[in-house]
Amino acid sequence: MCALVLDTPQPAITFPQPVQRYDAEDHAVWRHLFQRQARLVADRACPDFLRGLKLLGLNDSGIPDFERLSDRLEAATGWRLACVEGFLPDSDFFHLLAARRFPVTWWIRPWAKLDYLQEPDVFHDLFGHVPLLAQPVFADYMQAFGQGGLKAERLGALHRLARLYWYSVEFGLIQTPDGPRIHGAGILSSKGESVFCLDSPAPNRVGFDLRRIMRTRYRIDTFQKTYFVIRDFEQLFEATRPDFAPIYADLEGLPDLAASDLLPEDVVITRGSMDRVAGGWLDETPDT
Ligand code: HBI
Ligand code: FE
Repeated sequence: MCALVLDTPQPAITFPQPVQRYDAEDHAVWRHLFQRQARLVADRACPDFLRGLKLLGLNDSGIPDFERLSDRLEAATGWRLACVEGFLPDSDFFHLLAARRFPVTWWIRPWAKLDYLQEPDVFHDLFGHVPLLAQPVFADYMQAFGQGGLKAERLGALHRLARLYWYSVEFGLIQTPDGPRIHGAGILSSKGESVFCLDSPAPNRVGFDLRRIMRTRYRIDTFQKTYFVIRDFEQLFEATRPDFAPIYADLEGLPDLAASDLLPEDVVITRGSMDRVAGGWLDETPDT
């Protein structure tokens, strides 16, 4: 039993990967998604993601064994996978990240839900998130994020960190000599958004700014209206160094921003046309 021993007594939220529960269809879905996304992101993902994919030996042979994959990952940056049932309560999630354990859902989506699912499955978690955990600075950022999450809970500022996670870990872009490239897991595991985030004139692309992001609402059910672009992973890690409590206090007095807003002080890399049709933002349900 790989139940994680946390610093406070917790129900076992992690368990051994139930490999016996995978059938031929599950492995076929993995093969299809891996072949499609590996080809699609070959010239769109950031170099560190592609290096991680190779270093960890992720391939299209079928759903990987979490323990063997963890051995390779641990050798690189000390992270291991934690097999979980799905989306975790924030507190469990942050505890795992603070212990350099990344929660990976064990099941995979069915053929019928190939392109949109409500919560992360093993393809989103393993293909989207895990390769960059082999990048030392990003690996440190993710642990710092977990430690920050535990503090944010106590300060009632979880929604601020959720926005930081959303606009970096899930939907972040990073500058490269060839222009912006993808580092966000939510994009890398998505067929449509892997193209849209770099090619479409509809969304804004804005330089990363921690305080600005913590004010910016987001939508969980459409492509992003604004992508934030980091210079490098050091910038992301440095952003987590200061004590966030004074930042949260400053932000209390400022209004939230809509996902499509631009501020005069924004470093605008591309100003989006906000073409609702091109962006697929047809319904105007409110951002969160
Ligand atoms: N649980 N398994 C899992 N995976 C996530 O990415 C995740 C989660 N629980 C909470 C959560 N993400 C979000 O609250 C982040 O914004 C922190
Ligand atoms: Fe995710």
